[in-house]
Amino acid sequence: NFNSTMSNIRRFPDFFMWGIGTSAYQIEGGWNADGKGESIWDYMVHKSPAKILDNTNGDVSTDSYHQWQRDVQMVKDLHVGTYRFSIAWTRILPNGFIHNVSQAGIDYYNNLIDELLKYNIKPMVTIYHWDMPQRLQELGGWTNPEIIPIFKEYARLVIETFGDRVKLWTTLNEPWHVCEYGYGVDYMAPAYNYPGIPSYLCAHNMLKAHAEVVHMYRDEYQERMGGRIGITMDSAWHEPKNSDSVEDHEASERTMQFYLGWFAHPIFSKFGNYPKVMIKRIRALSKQQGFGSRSRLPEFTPEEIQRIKGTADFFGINHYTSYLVTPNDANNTGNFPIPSWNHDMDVINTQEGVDWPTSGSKWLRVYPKGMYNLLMWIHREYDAPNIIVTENGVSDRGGLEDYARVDYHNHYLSAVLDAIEDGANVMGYIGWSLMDSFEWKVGYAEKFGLYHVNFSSPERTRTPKISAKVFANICKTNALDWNYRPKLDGTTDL
Ligand code: GBH
Repeated sequence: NFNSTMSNIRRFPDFFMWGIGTSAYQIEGGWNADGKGESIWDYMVHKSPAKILDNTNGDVSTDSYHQWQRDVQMVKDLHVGTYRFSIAWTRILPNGFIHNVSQAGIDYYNNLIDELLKYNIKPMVTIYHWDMPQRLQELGGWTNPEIIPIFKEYARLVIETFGDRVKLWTTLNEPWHVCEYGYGVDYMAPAYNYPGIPSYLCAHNMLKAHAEVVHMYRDEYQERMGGRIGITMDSAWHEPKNSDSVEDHEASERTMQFYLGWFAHPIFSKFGNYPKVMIKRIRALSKQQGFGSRSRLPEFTPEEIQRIKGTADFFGINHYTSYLVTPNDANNTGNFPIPSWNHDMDVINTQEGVDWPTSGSKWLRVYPKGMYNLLMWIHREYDAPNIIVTENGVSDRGGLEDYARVDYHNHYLSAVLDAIEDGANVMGYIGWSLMDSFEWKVGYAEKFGLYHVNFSSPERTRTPKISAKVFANICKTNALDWNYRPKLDGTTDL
């Protein structure tokens, strides 16, 4: 029991790891600086600016390409031990391929990593956070199996270059978003809109590419470098809409399997492969839809199942919100395109009628119990893996007095502690995000930062919000303190 006797203070285990996160496209800017190549996000925002809510883009963003020393100061002031950031593939390999390496890109990350280590902050590197090189996208991106060796070569280069100092790696950030929101529906880049087939191909290749990189690290580097490598999934908690309804419980479980199990089951389950419920449903529906005996969900060979299973030293999970789930009305097939991932899963996910607090994002309602339920689900489903919460945070529409964010982190962290007390092996928590940044489709309207960024100043001046002070206190004391609610005092140090 990690609880202190003082009721307003709750302690975390001694080993607990604290961090704060960002991703390359969201903060770096310098989109074509010093020979950087074009990613699918560069391409999309320039070709179709209207795809972003406020017609903005990440060309400059918080300018971390130039402001990285200030970023490290901020990370240090938060008292976190870990900074999670991603490497922009096209900054290192401008067209994605290994034949053309950019020294300027390598220098940038070397400087950042060395600066972090100066202050004893451990870098945690995401190898891929959504910014596929545009040239590779033109070859099909994640839907083309050629991406597997190509991704492996890029990963080898970053591991060889930075692995002497980087001891925590994740291969991929949120493959669900990459595949379903990139290929299934027109949402994230490359904004294809082809439901029901390419997202399954994407997932298949991402899982194989991930596994190849982990095997490479384990076979060739891990012993010497001594780091750990995993993957970051994302999942909402999908709660049965009516807790008394057997159908709603089934729908909730099916949603967890289609959403999180799609990627987690092949890696973390005892027998590997996709979840049974996906294999069965998609095969049956494919047949009905005239695909013959060939399921739209690709099949792994037995060798591939073994090769993918167990390829993670920890389970990274990004979590923000929850939904209520009920089966789709069978008479109402018009809800979803046929075929589609949504139709294959066939549930209604909703936040209608909940009394959960709202945030700066339509999709994000505050339900801390969902964090607890999700962690316990992962704990039970995958036989007690080591879990790192790699992202958790909340948006608002601006302002330094962000007490709603303070409440969010306190409540969600309290739920993390509840899960730890009930046996979940949660090793660490990485807040999202260090600072306000380019929030993908909604541009700069929704703010997730602990630091405010003045986007009209040339230096992109950063100022700590109240939540930065509170988060720093949590990390420093390794405890939650419900009574700690500082005020703005006009100084910029925490
Ligand atoms: C994370 O993904 C990302 O890893 C991170 O880069 C991002 O900044 C952070 O979340 C905050 O969004 O408009 O209803 O179709 C979480 C993915 C992306 C989930 C946007 C909800 C919008 C859903 N979120 N998505 S909707």
